[in-house]
Amino acid sequence: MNQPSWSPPDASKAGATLETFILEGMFQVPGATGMFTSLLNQISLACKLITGRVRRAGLADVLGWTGETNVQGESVQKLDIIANETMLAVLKRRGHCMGVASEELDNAVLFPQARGGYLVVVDPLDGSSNIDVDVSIGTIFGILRMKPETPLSEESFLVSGRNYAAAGYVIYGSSTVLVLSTGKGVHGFTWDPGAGEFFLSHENIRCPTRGNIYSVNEGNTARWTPGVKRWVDHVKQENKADGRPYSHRYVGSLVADAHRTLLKGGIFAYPADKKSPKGKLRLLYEANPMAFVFEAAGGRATTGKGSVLDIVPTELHQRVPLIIGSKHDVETFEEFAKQDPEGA
Ligand code: FDP
Repeated sequence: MNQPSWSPPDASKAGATLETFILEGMFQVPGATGMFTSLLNQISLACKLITGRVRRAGLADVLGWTGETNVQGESVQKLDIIANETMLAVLKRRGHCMGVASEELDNAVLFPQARGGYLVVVDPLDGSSNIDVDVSIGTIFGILRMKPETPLSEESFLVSGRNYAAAGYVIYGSSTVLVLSTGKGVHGFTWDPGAGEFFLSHENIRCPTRGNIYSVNEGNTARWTPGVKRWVDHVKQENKADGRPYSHRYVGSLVADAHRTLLKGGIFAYPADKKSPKGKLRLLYEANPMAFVFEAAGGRATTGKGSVLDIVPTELHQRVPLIIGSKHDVETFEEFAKQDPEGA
């Protein structure tokens, strides 16, 4: 008999949904209560709902500015509000989340009746300036373990990134991909709109040790410290042996710039500058989740002066400089940043 010339596609991953993956993780933890698992599933549900709204935004009349500005003084887009309300409603529903700190809310929302001992930090829709022009945007999240026996309050959120139990992001790009780490490894799941599920597509992501792309808003050059200016000059200099000059890519949505950097290597930097002396990005729900993911993938995350994950926040919407990427490339940045005098 002739051998068939066609073989069916590999079906071994057909059952590898995000939900199954999370459940399998739970079965490995003796005595797990299922609450952490439930919380992760609720976050993925909210992101499924948000991706639906993002994909239909131009038809559903939800593009554009609401007319409001948020606690950070930034224009609030209609989709920012929709994403925030979706996330809050979904997290409140199952009662396993004790509170949420969101980019869109001045104060944290607390759910004292909930059980579980976990808090969520979230930027429901990152990259607001790109919403109306169909450029990739995202959701960034982190799950914090509350210290046992401590009262629930806004203070409960003020712990370093080392206390996060999980973190990740969803990119609403050419496809929708959820990237998740619970500390051991980083995995990516692609949304299948037909099945209505996230399926494992990027198993055990490792950030390359070095890359050849730098990502920074060069419009800020005049505001940078001498060290940052010298670093950008360095990556642009011709040096074949060292793989320079690097290419430049800057989307202006943290999720998109970070996702590319995680997969292809290189560096993303939003350093402190004269306009934003403390940095622009928010520690709790932007910098920490990204730092958590990059460190779990073998990359590096720094403020230029120290590890992002070691900072103990003093306020909910605290800003920090954020430099993430391939270990080698971030270390090179740190060498240049070290040359800046204290306070520069
Ligand atoms: P946006 O202001 O559009 O929401 O979170 C803030 C953020 O975007 C990040 O997603 C992005 O990396 C950065 O700001 C872009 O800032 P610049 O426009 O100053 O480059």
